[in-house]
Amino acid sequence: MTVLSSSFSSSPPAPLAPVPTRRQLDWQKLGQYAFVHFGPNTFTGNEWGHGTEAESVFNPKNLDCRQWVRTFKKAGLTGVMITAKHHDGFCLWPSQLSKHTVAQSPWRDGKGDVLKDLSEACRAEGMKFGVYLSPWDRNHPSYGTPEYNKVFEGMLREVLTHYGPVFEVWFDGANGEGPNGKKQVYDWPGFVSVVRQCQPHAVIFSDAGPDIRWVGNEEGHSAPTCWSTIDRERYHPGTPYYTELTEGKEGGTDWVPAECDVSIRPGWFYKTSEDSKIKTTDHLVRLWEQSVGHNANLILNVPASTDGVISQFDVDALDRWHDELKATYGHDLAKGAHATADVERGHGFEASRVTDGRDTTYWAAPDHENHGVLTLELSQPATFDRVELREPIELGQRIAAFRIEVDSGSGWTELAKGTTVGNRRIIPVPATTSAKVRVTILDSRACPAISTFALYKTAKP
Ligand code: FUL
Repeated sequence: MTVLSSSFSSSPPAPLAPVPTRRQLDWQKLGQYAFVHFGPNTFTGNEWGHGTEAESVFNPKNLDCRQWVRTFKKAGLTGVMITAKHHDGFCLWPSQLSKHTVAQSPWRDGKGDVLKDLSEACRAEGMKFGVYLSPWDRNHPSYGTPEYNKVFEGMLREVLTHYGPVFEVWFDGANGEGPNGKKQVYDWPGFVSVVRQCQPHAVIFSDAGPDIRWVGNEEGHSAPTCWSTIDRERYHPGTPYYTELTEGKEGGTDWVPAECDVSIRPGWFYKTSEDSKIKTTDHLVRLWEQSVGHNANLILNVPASTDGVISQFDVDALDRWHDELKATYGHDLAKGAHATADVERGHGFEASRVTDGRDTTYWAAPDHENHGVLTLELSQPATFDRVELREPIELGQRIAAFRIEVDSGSGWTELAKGTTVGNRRIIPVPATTSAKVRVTILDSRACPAISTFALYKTAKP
């Protein structure tokens, strides 16, 4: 009777709490998406508008959201987040709750609606649509009073009910003074509950989540050690402890993964003077490796111009970036390679799962193990300088330390050592030619599981 057991699947490892919710899992798969800062600042050259700008400054005569969305899609971005309302309070949609909106501007005779154009373009191109709303409002007369919280909730309802599915709601942590010199005490639980009611599948971003956390810098990278867990209770939007958000906390009480925000230009809003200051392809590739490849998502700001389009300078930069990422990461040298492990959980979780090119399958160690060695044998030697590991994060984040080694004929040589893996970990290693590579899990918070072990060669070292 004992032989029978081998023909059945073994049971999967028990998840290690906290684990991601469905909406967090779906969000994590998006990888990289666009941010578009757009509004009166585009026309005045400000980064932070004062809230006193005349509505007449906003007039993007050739607004073409379809061009934005096509540009982003072609560059491998999966969605677009728009500054529906920045700190200056100007609403890119005709809000009934403000007199500082597109409806008071000369653009399309006050009949335009940027959110409508953009959400329709996203739907047509199969891209996600997200909204940034700054609670800080330097224009609204009720700012600084309890009434403003109701106004802001009403604005949220407007943007979350009129434009179809929203994948993410971005709450800026900045909290300055309003037109009457007063600061606002924000009703965060109220804001969150409106989002949950109107868009239950949307993730909510802020310094402190609840779903997605700021990574603690605006340079677009996380860190080689990056836990998707934090003690959420310790933080609030505008937290003084924001530098802790970069690495997160091993064993933190809540699953709140990091998102890395950065602009392709020095500023967030478009300025012709910055057309020559767009980040280089190398810089953008590095940022992608250090965000998506460091267990986070990347939100890359590409501002729309005064004309209402993405400038050719940015279009070209995005194309070059995408070409280079494709040239490297479009070709996994380990795909289909023979994989073995020193410890096996059993049927359904064999080592071969790490090179089958699928994210849904994984190798796992037996319950009592917190170590494991996975060895790849390629059919012929290959030259690589990037190693990628992935964990099946629906089981929680488990791996805490690992080592990569190569056998070039005379025994194993260490190429790199690391800590966390998470959703996706890309590890730069010296360019190496070999047919045998292995990863040793040195420490794991529960029996380790790996869904992908991949090798790449950068197009440009
Ligand atoms: C910050 C804002 O103050 C910047 O203007 C920008 O919108 C950035 C994404 O977030 O907190």
